[in-house]
Amino acid sequence: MATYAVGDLQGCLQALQCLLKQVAFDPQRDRLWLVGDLVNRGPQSLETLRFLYSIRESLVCVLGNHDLHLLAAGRNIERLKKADTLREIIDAPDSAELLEWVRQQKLMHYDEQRNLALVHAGIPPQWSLRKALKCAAEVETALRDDNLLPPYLDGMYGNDPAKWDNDLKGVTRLRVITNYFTRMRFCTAEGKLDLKSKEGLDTAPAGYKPWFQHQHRKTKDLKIIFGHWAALEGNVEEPGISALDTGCVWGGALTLMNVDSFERLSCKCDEHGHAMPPVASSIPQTSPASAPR
Ligand SMILES: [Mn+2]
Repeated sequence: MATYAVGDLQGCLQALQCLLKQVAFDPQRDRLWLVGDLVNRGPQSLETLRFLYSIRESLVCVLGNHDLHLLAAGRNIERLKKADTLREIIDAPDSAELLEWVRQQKLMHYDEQRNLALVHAGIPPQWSLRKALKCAAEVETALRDDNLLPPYLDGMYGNDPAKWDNDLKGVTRLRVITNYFTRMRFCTAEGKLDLKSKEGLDTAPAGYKPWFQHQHRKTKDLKIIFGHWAALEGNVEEPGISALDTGCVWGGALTLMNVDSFERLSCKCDEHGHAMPPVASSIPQTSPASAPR
């Protein structure tokens, strides 16, 4: 039995199939962890979701901003924007079943044995593991509750407030938690978010750093796998931190990593997110577990 994590799929089913084939993935035996952003922008969002649903017993999945946007658009189609490719899911005959599965997924997965967490964007520096799990659970509860879900999805959009406060209440509180787990890239040491900068590490606004680079980050003893930030191209030097979004939907590659050995494989994609012939990864294999601290 092997456990793999895979980066942001965004509807790039061919690339996923190419990687699963390379590792001879067997849903009866192996496990696949998904960092979220399963759908949107790429060529096969509906087919990707159907495939994942078919192997759901073998998956661990955390939700990304695009998955939450799908849930919101599923309730209010006017939320769809020009660049979204989610309509085929919402109009599908099995839409209700697929969206129901999506809303049962988590914002954060923690594997105690491996001391390893899986999140879409990250964990803010001021939160401990315990705090992060508690906050993730608040959103997960809202997602699964028929009464809490509509106000949550209506109120989840927006960049404010930019910083966590224990006294935040209601949908505002859930919005900040959601922004940390699903949209964060740069923040201050106190966790104040900048949600506008999307480029590489050297593009941090003054006073901000990538969330994982803060010196007093409270999850430094935890291994963390995340996606969301394609501009990193999978390269993060921070011990214990693995970035898996290598931008398959933007003409980059889809990356799969064995969560125990940290070995990586990639499938290169063209500019439409279609898989190109399999090649070994050019991304250096890193072993965060044994990296010096
Ligand atoms: Mn994302």
